Amino acid sequence: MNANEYIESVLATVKKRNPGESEFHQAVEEVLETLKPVLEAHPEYQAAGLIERLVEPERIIKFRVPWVDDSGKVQVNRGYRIQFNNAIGPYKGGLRFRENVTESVIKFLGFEQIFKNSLTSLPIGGGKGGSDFDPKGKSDGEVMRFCQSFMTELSKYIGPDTDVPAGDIGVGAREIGFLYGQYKRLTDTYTGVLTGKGLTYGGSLARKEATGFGVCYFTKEMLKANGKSFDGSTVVVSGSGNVAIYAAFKATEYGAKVVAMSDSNGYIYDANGLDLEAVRVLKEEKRARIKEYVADHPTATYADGCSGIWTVKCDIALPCATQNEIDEDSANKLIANGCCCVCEGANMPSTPGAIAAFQNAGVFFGPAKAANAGGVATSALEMSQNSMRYSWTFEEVDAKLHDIMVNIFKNCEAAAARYGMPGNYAAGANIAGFLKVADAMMAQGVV
Ligand code: NDP
Ligand code: 2IT
Repeated sequence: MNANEYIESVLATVKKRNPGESEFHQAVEEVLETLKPVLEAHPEYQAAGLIERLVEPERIIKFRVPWVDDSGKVQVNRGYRIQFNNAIGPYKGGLRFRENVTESVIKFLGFEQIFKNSLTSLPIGGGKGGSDFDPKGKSDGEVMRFCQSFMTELSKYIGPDTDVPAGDIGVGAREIGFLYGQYKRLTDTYTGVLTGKGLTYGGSLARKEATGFGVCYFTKEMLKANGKSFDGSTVVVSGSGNVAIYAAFKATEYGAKVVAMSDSNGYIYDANGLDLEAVRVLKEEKRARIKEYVADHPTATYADGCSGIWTVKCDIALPCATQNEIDEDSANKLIANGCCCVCEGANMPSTPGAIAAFQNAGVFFGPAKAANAGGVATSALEMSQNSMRYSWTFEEVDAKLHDIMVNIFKNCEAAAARYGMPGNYAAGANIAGFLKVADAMMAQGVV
């Protein structure tokens, strides 16, 4: 089989074996399509069944999560942990708590995590987990009881050298605290089994800021390589959660003006630039809706519906909310409005049609696996600090994060050029991430 036929046959098997899992199919297809030149240059991968193994999770854990709500009613959610690939280190990746979590969503996230984690240059494998539970609108007591029930089962499968979960959508400092407390109580160990922990119990300085800052460190390099910069630019950031908030702060520090942000209900806009500290307090501390921002910011406006944010004129777009939030139509609106750079803070926020539109229009496109790797990279730095029973200063962690993101950009740029796709950072990220994992899998035999 030539490389093309090999990829098509693996893709057909993935679709047949994982019926209806559209997000997972999308993520696999996006990676495999870019690996063709690599598979042509390395026929030994096909001979070793490497791609067939790569697309099959090593382990899928699926469990019942029963808990009691504040009214005394029993609720049942479904929990997942998918341990996708540990060729280069213990499984590592976040937990997502959101109603729309399915096995397909966790599989796509776990699959992408393999390549992202490889790109960080740190020794971490790929995994992801979560539940169809949404903390939004629940009391702290309900969230705690849910987290305790979730961890009671999850604790059997994780460990500081086995699998180290962290946060993702719906899982922030509060949830990590409850999960850690229950793990400690069940196992009577005090280890770095989770990352994103609070600073008083083993967390790393700069982990909270890391994903958003990292997105901007990557974007800055990508802009620089193309003769541009953040300075004086207009930026739109979707979402208003952990990633969005710190991406917006860093873009502003770099001289940009952030004019729009959103949540799953709608978006706010202010041509003068948003008051980011007010957004942070509203979302991070008060857990309020973004529309409340306009009450004490008279020059700002609010519009219902989150996709409308892509109609806002900007130079740089940083999608930091969720998967498939930019479709081809939204991409074309961004392009028509003169947007020259899109860098993904969220995982898989651009549909395949949107990515093609950006690339055809010559928009600089920073793919999620590379651009948002700063979060998991800093999680790996948290693991290092936990192992050493030591902690670095904010400046030390931030400097390491910065170096990691600059290197990721350079590696993506070099891999894309080496395989004949200069400027295609999405292909570069997939190839550079893949090569390290492939080499490790080849060395370790058929496992
Ligand atoms: P948060 O839960 O902190 O914030 C999520 C934000 O996205 C909220 O503003 C939320 O709005 C919005 N959102 C969620 N779902 C949707 C939806 N279906 N449509 C529109 N908006 C939505 O999560 P994070 O900031 O941590 O994660 C954001 C993205 O970044 C995700 O794709 C995640 O996988 C990715 N990521 C996160 C990392 C991390 O370290 N946290 C690391 C790398 C990637 P609302 O308030 O209405 O729920
Ligand atoms: O998508 C991601 O990389 C994350 N949610 C962070 C994972 C981690 O282990 O810090």
